[in-house]
Amino acid sequence: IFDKDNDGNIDKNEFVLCWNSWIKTIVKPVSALLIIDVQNDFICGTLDIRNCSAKHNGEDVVKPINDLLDSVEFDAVFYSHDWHPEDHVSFVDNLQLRKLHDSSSTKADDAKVYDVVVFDGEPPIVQKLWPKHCVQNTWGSELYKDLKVVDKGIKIYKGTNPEVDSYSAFWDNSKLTDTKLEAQLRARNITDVYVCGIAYDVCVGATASDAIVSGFRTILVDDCCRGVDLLDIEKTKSKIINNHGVIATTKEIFDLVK
Ligand code: VGL
Ligand code: ZN
Repeated sequence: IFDKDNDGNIDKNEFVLCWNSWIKTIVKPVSALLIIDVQNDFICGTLDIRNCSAKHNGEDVVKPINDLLDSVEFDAVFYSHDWHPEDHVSFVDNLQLRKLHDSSSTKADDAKVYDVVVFDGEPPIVQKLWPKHCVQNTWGSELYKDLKVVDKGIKIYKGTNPEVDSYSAFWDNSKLTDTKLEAQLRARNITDVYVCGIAYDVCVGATASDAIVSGFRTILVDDCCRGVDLLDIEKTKSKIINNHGVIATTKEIFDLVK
Protein backbone atom coordinates (compact mmCIF):
# COMPACT_ATOMS: atom_id res chain seq x y z
CA ILE A 1 0.00 0.00 0.00
CA PHE A 2 3.03 2.33 0.27
CA ASP A 3 4.54 4.06 -2.75
CA LYS A 4 8.04 2.82 -3.42
CA ASP A 5 10.99 4.56 -5.03
CA ASN A 6 13.07 3.07 -7.90
CA ASP A 7 15.09 0.94 -5.46
CA GLY A 8 11.92 -0.51 -3.95
CA ASN A 9 12.14 1.44 -0.70
CA ILE A 10 9.01 2.74 0.97
CA ASP A 11 8.48 6.49 0.83
CA LYS A 12 9.47 7.48 4.34
CA ASN A 13 7.23 10.53 4.46
CA GLU A 14 4.21 8.47 3.56
CA PHE A 15 5.10 5.94 6.23
CA VAL A 16 5.47 8.65 8.87
CA LEU A 17 2.15 10.15 7.88
CA CYS A 18 0.50 6.76 8.02
CA TRP A 19 2.04 6.00 11.38
CA ASN A 20 1.03 9.30 12.98
CA SER A 21 -2.47 9.59 11.65
CA TRP A 22 -3.52 5.96 11.55
CA ILE A 23 -1.38 3.24 13.07
CA LYS A 24 -0.72 5.05 16.36
CA THR A 25 -4.43 5.68 16.64
CA ILE A 26 -5.24 2.00 16.40
CA VAL A 27 -2.47 0.88 18.69
CA LYS A 28 -3.03 3.46 21.39
CA PRO A 29 -6.56 4.74 21.89
CA VAL A 30 -6.96 8.05 23.70
CA SER A 31 -10.31 8.03 25.47
CA ALA A 32 -12.78 10.63 26.66
CA LEU A 33 -15.93 10.15 28.72
CA LEU A 34 -18.81 12.49 27.87
CA ILE A 35 -21.28 12.72 30.76
CA ILE A 36 -24.42 14.24 29.33
CA ASP A 37 -26.79 16.47 31.35
CA VAL A 38 -26.76 14.70 34.74
CA GLN A 39 -28.53 17.75 36.18
CA ASN A 40 -31.09 18.19 38.95
CA ASP A 41 -34.03 19.10 36.71
CA PHE A 42 -33.86 15.75 34.83
CA ILE A 43 -33.54 13.72 38.06
CA CYS A 44 -35.74 15.48 40.61
CA GLY A 45 -36.78 18.82 39.11
CA THR A 46 -39.09 20.29 36.51
CA LEU A 47 -38.23 17.77 33.76
CA ASP A 48 -37.95 14.73 36.05
CA ILE A 49 -37.82 11.89 33.55
CA ARG A 50 -39.79 9.69 35.99
CA ASN A 51 -42.83 11.59 34.65
CA CYS A 52 -42.09 10.60 31.02
CA SER A 53 -43.46 7.50 29.30
CA ALA A 54 -40.46 5.21 29.92
CA LYS A 55 -40.80 5.92 33.68
CA HIS A 56 -37.02 5.83 34.09
CA ASN A 57 -35.34 7.25 37.18
CA GLY A 58 -32.46 9.54 36.19
CA GLU A 59 -30.73 8.94 39.50
CA ASP A 60 -29.96 5.38 38.37
CA VAL A 61 -27.17 6.67 36.09
CA VAL A 62 -25.18 8.14 38.97
CA LYS A 63 -23.71 4.99 40.54
CA PRO A 64 -22.63 3.29 37.28
CA ILE A 65 -21.07 6.56 36.03
CA ASN A 66 -19.18 7.01 39.32
CA ASP A 67 -18.01 3.37 39.10
CA LEU A 68 -16.82 3.98 35.53
CA LEU A 69 -14.88 7.07 36.65
CA ASP A 70 -13.31 5.10 39.51
CA SER A 71 -12.32 2.09 37.40
CA VAL A 72 -11.28 3.46 34.01
CA GLU A 73 -8.53 6.01 33.42
CA PHE A 74 -10.07 8.32 30.86
CA ASP A 75 -7.69 10.80 29.25
CA ALA A 76 -10.40 13.47 29.52
CA VAL A 77 -13.83 13.77 31.15
CA PHE A 78 -16.49 16.22 29.94
CA TYR A 79 -19.67 17.21 31.78
CA SER A 80 -22.30 18.72 29.51
CA HIS A 81 -24.94 21.08 30.87
CA ASP A 82 -28.27 21.88 29.31
CA TRP A 83 -28.04 25.65 29.96
CA HIS A 84 -31.06 27.64 28.83
CA PRO A 85 -31.95 31.34 29.14
CA GLU A 86 -35.41 32.12 30.62
CA ASP A 87 -36.88 32.88 27.18
CA HIS A 88 -35.72 29.62 25.56
CA VAL A 89 -37.64 28.37 22.52
CA SER A 90 -38.11 24.86 23.99
CA PHE A 91 -40.15 25.97 27.02
CA VAL A 92 -43.89 25.44 26.65
CA ASP A 93 -44.45 28.55 28.80
CA ASN A 94 -42.70 30.68 26.15
CA LEU A 95 -44.96 29.68 23.27
CA GLN A 96 -46.56 33.13 23.09
CA LEU A 97 -43.15 34.81 22.62
CA ARG A 98 -42.81 33.52 19.03
CA LYS A 99 -44.92 33.00 15.94
CA LEU A 100 -45.83 29.52 14.78
CA HIS A 101 -45.32 28.65 11.11
CA ASP A 102 -48.49 28.06 9.06
CA SER A 103 -47.45 24.42 8.60
CA SER A 104 -47.54 23.74 12.35
CA SER A 105 -50.28 21.15 12.85
CA THR A 106 -50.38 21.96 16.57
CA LYS A 107 -51.72 25.47 17.05
CA ALA A 108 -50.65 27.87 19.81
CA ASP A 109 -54.01 27.73 21.58
CA ASP A 110 -53.94 23.99 22.22
CA ALA A 111 -50.21 23.24 22.33
CA LYS A 112 -49.21 21.24 25.41
CA VAL A 113 -45.96 20.03 26.88
CA TYR A 114 -44.27 17.29 24.73
CA ASP A 115 -46.14 18.43 21.59
CA VAL A 116 -44.10 19.19 18.50
CA VAL A 117 -44.71 22.57 16.87
CA VAL A 118 -43.16 24.45 13.96
CA PHE A 119 -41.92 28.00 14.56
CA ASP A 120 -41.53 30.65 11.88
CA GLY A 121 -37.96 30.87 10.69
CA GLU A 122 -35.72 30.54 7.68
CA PRO A 123 -36.02 27.55 7.46
CA PRO A 124 -38.97 26.94 9.85
CA ILE A 125 -37.92 25.29 13.12
CA VAL A 126 -39.45 22.02 14.31
CA GLN A 127 -39.42 22.04 18.11
CA LYS A 128 -40.65 19.71 20.82
CA LEU A 129 -42.07 21.63 23.77
CA TRP A 130 -40.62 20.81 27.19
CA PRO A 131 -41.41 22.07 30.66
CA LYS A 132 -39.16 24.97 31.68
CA HIS A 133 -35.89 23.30 32.70
CA CYS A 134 -32.16 23.84 33.26
CA VAL A 135 -32.32 27.62 33.43
CA GLN A 136 -28.78 29.04 33.64
CA ASN A 137 -27.40 29.49 37.17
CA THR A 138 -30.37 27.91 38.95
CA TRP A 139 -30.50 24.81 41.18
CA GLY A 140 -32.21 22.88 38.36
CA SER A 141 -29.23 23.26 36.04
CA GLU A 142 -26.64 22.20 38.63
CA LEU A 143 -25.05 18.78 38.31
CA TYR A 144 -26.73 16.22 40.57
CA LYS A 145 -25.03 16.30 43.98
CA ASP A 146 -23.92 12.63 44.06
CA LEU A 147 -22.27 12.67 40.64
CA LYS A 148 -18.49 12.46 40.95
CA VAL A 149 -16.78 15.49 39.41
CA VAL A 150 -13.13 14.75 38.60
CA ASP A 151 -10.46 17.40 39.12
CA LYS A 152 -9.71 17.98 35.47
CA GLY A 153 -13.34 17.66 34.33
CA ILE A 154 -14.31 20.02 31.54
CA LYS A 155 -17.74 21.65 31.47
CA ILE A 156 -19.67 22.11 28.23
CA TYR A 157 -22.73 24.39 28.06
CA LYS A 158 -25.39 23.98 25.37
CA GLY A 159 -28.80 25.39 24.51
CA THR A 160 -27.68 28.91 25.42
CA ASN A 161 -29.14 30.58 22.30
CA PRO A 162 -32.78 31.45 23.12
CA GLU A 163 -33.86 30.73 19.51
CA VAL A 164 -32.32 27.27 18.95
CA ASP A 165 -32.49 24.09 21.01
CA SER A 166 -29.39 21.94 21.39
CA TYR A 167 -29.67 18.25 22.12
CA SER A 168 -26.16 17.27 21.07
CA ALA A 169 -23.18 18.43 23.14
CA PHE A 170 -21.40 19.13 19.82
CA TRP A 171 -23.92 21.13 17.76
CA ASP A 172 -27.21 22.95 18.17
CA ASN A 173 -30.22 21.31 16.50
CA SER A 174 -29.93 23.60 13.44
CA LYS A 175 -26.17 22.93 13.17
CA LEU A 176 -25.53 26.69 13.27
CA THR A 177 -23.02 26.84 16.12
CA ASP A 178 -20.84 24.28 17.82
CA THR A 179 -19.91 24.14 21.49
CA LYS A 180 -16.15 23.72 20.80
CA LEU A 181 -16.38 20.18 22.22
CA GLU A 182 -14.92 18.69 19.03
CA ALA A 183 -12.01 21.14 19.08
CA GLN A 184 -11.33 20.28 22.73
CA LEU A 185 -11.35 16.56 21.91
CA ARG A 186 -9.01 17.11 18.93
CA ALA A 187 -6.66 19.25 21.05
CA ARG A 188 -6.27 16.22 23.35
CA ASN A 189 -5.84 13.74 20.46
CA ILE A 190 -8.94 11.84 21.56
CA THR A 191 -9.74 8.81 19.38
CA ASP A 192 -12.43 7.04 21.41
CA VAL A 193 -15.49 8.72 22.90
CA TYR A 194 -17.63 7.05 25.58
CA VAL A 195 -21.08 8.62 25.97
CA CYS A 196 -23.50 8.32 28.91
CA GLY A 197 -26.10 10.28 30.90
CA ILE A 198 -29.61 11.68 30.42
CA ALA A 199 -31.72 11.54 28.31
CA TYR A 200 -30.78 8.41 26.37
CA ASP A 201 -33.11 9.09 23.44
CA VAL A 202 -32.59 12.87 23.38
CA CYS A 203 -29.26 14.47 24.30
CA VAL A 204 -27.21 11.30 24.77
CA GLY A 205 -28.31 9.86 21.41
CA ALA A 206 -27.75 13.15 19.58
CA THR A 207 -24.27 13.51 21.10
CA ALA A 208 -23.26 9.93 20.22
CA SER A 209 -24.51 10.40 16.63
CA ASP A 210 -22.46 13.58 16.21
CA ALA A 211 -19.40 11.89 17.72
CA ILE A 212 -19.66 9.20 15.03
CA VAL A 213 -20.09 11.80 12.26
CA SER A 214 -16.96 13.58 13.54
CA GLY A 215 -15.01 10.34 13.14
CA PHE A 216 -14.52 9.33 16.77
CA ARG A 217 -14.82 5.67 17.70
CA THR A 218 -18.02 5.96 19.72
CA ILE A 219 -19.14 3.76 22.59
CA LEU A 220 -22.57 4.30 24.14
CA VAL A 221 -22.53 3.01 27.73
CA ASP A 222 -25.99 1.48 27.97
CA ASP A 223 -26.40 1.02 31.73
CA CYS A 224 -25.17 4.59 32.36
CA CYS A 225 -28.09 6.08 30.41
CA ARG A 226 -31.77 6.67 31.23
CA GLY A 227 -34.33 8.09 28.83
CA VAL A 228 -37.73 9.48 28.05
CA ASP A 229 -39.45 6.98 25.74
CA LEU A 230 -38.76 3.24 25.33
CA LEU A 231 -39.43 3.12 21.58
CA ASP A 232 -37.18 6.15 21.02
CA ILE A 233 -34.45 4.52 23.11
CA GLU A 234 -34.59 1.46 20.84
CA LYS A 235 -34.43 3.73 17.76
CA THR A 236 -31.42 5.51 19.26
CA LYS A 237 -29.58 2.20 19.78
CA SER A 238 -30.36 1.00 16.22
CA LYS A 239 -29.09 4.26 14.77
CA ILE A 240 -25.82 4.04 16.70
CA ILE A 241 -25.25 0.41 15.65
CA ASN A 242 -26.19 1.07 12.01
CA ASN A 243 -23.66 3.90 11.93
CA HIS A 244 -20.89 1.67 13.32
CA GLY A 245 -20.98 2.90 16.90
CA VAL A 246 -20.77 0.39 19.73
CA ILE A 247 -23.20 -0.20 22.61
CA ALA A 248 -21.48 -1.59 25.68
CA THR A 249 -22.19 -2.11 29.37
CA THR A 250 -19.92 -0.96 32.19
CA LYS A 251 -19.20 -4.64 32.92
CA GLU A 252 -17.94 -5.20 29.36
CA ILE A 253 -15.75 -2.10 29.66
CA PHE A 254 -14.35 -3.19 33.05
CA ASP A 255 -13.51 -6.62 31.62
CA LEU A 256 -11.59 -4.95 28.80
CA VAL A 257 -9.50 -2.62 30.96
CA LYS A 258 -8.58 -4.97 33.78
C1 VGL B 1 -32.83 17.17 27.22
C2 VGL B 1 -35.04 17.55 26.75
C3 VGL B 1 -34.81 18.90 26.67
C4 VGL B 1 -31.75 16.19 27.53
C5 VGL B 1 -32.59 18.53 27.15
O1 VGL B 1 -30.76 16.57 28.18
O2 VGL B 1 -31.86 15.03 27.10
N1 VGL B 1 -34.05 16.70 27.01
N2 VGL B 1 -33.58 19.38 26.87
ZN1 ZN C 1 -33.22 21.44 27.23
